Order: sequence, then structure tokens, then C-alpha cells
Amino acid sequence: MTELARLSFSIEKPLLERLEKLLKLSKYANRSEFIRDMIRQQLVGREWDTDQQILGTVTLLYNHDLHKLSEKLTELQHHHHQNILVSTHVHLDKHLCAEVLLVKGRARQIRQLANKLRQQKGVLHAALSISSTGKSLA
Ligand code: NI
Repeated sequence: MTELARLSFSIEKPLLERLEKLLKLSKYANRSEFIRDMIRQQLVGREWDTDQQILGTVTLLYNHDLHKLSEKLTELQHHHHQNILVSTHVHLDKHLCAEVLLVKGRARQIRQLANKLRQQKGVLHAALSISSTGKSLA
């Protein structure tokens, strides 16, 4: 296990009160883990901002009745096959489909892929969730 370091820092009282409120709302067991997670969140954001190799998911919601939409989405995914690790398709009802893609690659490529999917006519929602390959978090 990595050796722990203890630190102290100064913070304005109103900001500390907000931190305590966030802690209470998020139900973290302790302040240290909350702050560790905030740091990790910043590190992941930095990976995305600097176009590193990242991991993420794209969630799509669309109506498959729309002419050629399914084919277009499949074609786009084939074009970006190197960035898509796995995909899952769920038929939500008679018309609506949901797809989740686990994606990996340069942050810019992944954003482009998510944008292209989002911009297809008939896609009702496309959400990109950002995560990490974990290299900067170890
Ligand atoms: Ni479907």
C-alpha cells in the first residue's frame, strides 16, 4: 500500500462550510476520501483536456423507425471500430432503442465520435461520460 502523507491547509470559513455541506450530501465516510476523489476528478479532467488516452462511455437514445438511422449509426461505429471496445443495444419499447458504447482512445477522437453520433437526425439523446484508463490515478 502507498504510504500516506498528512497535510494541513488553509481555507476560508464559508468555503469550508460548503465543503462540509457537500460531504454531508454525498455521504462520504470521511473528508479524506472526499478530497482524494476530488483530486482524481481533476486528474481525469486533465487527461481529457490534454488529449490523452482515455476511457469513456457514450449512451445513445434513438427511434429506430427513422429511415436509415440504425444503418447510419452502425456505419459510424464501424468507421470508428478502433475506439469502440464493446457496445450494447437494448430495445426499450416498440420504437425506442438505447445503446451504450464503451470507448477508448484519444480524448479528441472520442469527443468527435460522440458528436457525430449525437448529430444524426433521430438521435434523441447522446451522453458522453468521461473516465480514465487509470494510468494517472495509480
Ligand atoms: Ni432496438
